[in-house]
Amino acid sequence: MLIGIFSDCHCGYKYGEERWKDSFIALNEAIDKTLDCDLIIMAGDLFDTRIPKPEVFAKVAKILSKAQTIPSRTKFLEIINKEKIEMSPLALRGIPIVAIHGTHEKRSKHMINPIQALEHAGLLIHLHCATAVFEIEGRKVAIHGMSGVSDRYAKDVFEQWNPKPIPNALNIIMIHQSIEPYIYSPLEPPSMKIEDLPKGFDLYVLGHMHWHETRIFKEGQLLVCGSTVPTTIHKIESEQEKCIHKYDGENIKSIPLENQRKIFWKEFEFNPNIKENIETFISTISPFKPKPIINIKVKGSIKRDQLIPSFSKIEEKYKDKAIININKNIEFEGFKEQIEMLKLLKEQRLPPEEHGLKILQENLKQVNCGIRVDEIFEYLVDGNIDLIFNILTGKQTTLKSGLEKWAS
Ligand SMILES: [Mn+2]
Repeated sequence: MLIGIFSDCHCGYKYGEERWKDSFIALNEAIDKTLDCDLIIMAGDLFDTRIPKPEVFAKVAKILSKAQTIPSRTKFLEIINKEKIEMSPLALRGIPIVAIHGTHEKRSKHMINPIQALEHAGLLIHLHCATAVFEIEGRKVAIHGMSGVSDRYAKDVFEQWNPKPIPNALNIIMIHQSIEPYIYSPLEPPSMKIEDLPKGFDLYVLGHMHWHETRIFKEGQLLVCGSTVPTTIHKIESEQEKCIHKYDGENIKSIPLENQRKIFWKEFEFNPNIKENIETFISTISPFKPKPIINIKVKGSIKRDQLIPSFSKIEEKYKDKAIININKNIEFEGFKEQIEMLKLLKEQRLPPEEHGLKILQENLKQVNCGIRVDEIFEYLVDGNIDLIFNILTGKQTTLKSGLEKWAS
C-alpha cells in the first residue's frame, strides 16, 4: 500500500511573470511521481488564489485528471461528517485524490472555493472536518481532514469537529494551519498547539508550512509536507529540496522534485559599498538551468535625509543569469514603529486581500456586530457593499436574511 502526499503547490503563483510555469511543472511532476500510489492526498493551497483564473484552473484540472486514467485497486467505503451527495462518483475513477483547501483558497462558507469546484467536476474529494474511508489491499484507510480556517478560530473548529481514529484502520489526519511550534507567519498567531492534536492517529499531515520535516509524534508520525514551489522564501527553503512524500503505512519516504530552480539566499547589512557587495556575491554563483532564484535581503537603517538605494539595475544586469529579488529591509532612523507593520506585511508578501483584511480588522475593532471580520471582508471583496453597510449600521442583523432577500 502506498499513499502519495504533497501540499502547497500554489498553482498560478507569479502568473504572467517569468516563473509562471513553475507551479504547474511542480504539480505535474508531483502527480507523475505519485501515479504508483493507491491514494493521493493534498494538504491545501493547491491554488495560489481563492478565485484562480480559468487558465490556471484548467491547467490544474488537466494535470489532476491524469490520476483518473490509472487503474486502482482502492475501494471507497464511506464518507463521514459530509453528505455523500456532495461527492461525485467520478472522483472514484482511477487513483482517488483527497484534498483539503488551504488559507489561499478559503472563501466564506456560502461560497464555492476552487477545491470544492474541482470536487464538483469529479476530480477529487474535498474534506472539511470530515473523513473519507477507503480499503486498500484489504486494509481500511481513513483520511480525516480539516481545511484551512483563520488561525484564531482553528482551535474551536478543531474541538467542535473532535476527530477520532477509526478502530482497525490506518488513520491519517491532515490540517492546514499554523500550529505551535509550526508557525508560517508571525502575523497569524496560532490558537492550536501541536500537542492539542489527539493521539491515536498513525500519521499527522500538516500543510501550510513551506519547508518540510518528518518526525515521530505521539504514537505515530508527523509530516510537515512543505510546498512544491518556493513562494515567500524562508531561509530554510533555500537549504532543502522541494519534495513529495510517500507513506506505506509505516514509513515516510520524501522524494525530491527534479525540475526545480536552485535557490540562493543571502542577507546583507546596509553599508556604503552594498551594491558592489551584492554584485560580488552574484558573480560567485555559477550558471544553472533552469535559471536559479537569488534572494537577497538588505537590512539596516539610514538617516531621514538619505535616499534608499535602488537595486533595480543589478536585477536587470544579471537577469539572464538568475531571477534576482533584492528585498530592502531598510528603515529610516526614528520611524521604526510606524513602518514596523508595513515592513512585516511586505516581508510576508501577503496578497492584497490579506492587507485589506488587516486594515478592516483594525477599523472594526469597536464594532460589535457578531459576524466575523473575515466573512465581512469576503462579502466586501465580492461587491456586497450594501449588505455589509446595512449590517454594520444595524439595519440588518444576519447575512442570511440578506441572501434570501436577493434570491426572492
Ligand atoms: Mn501555502
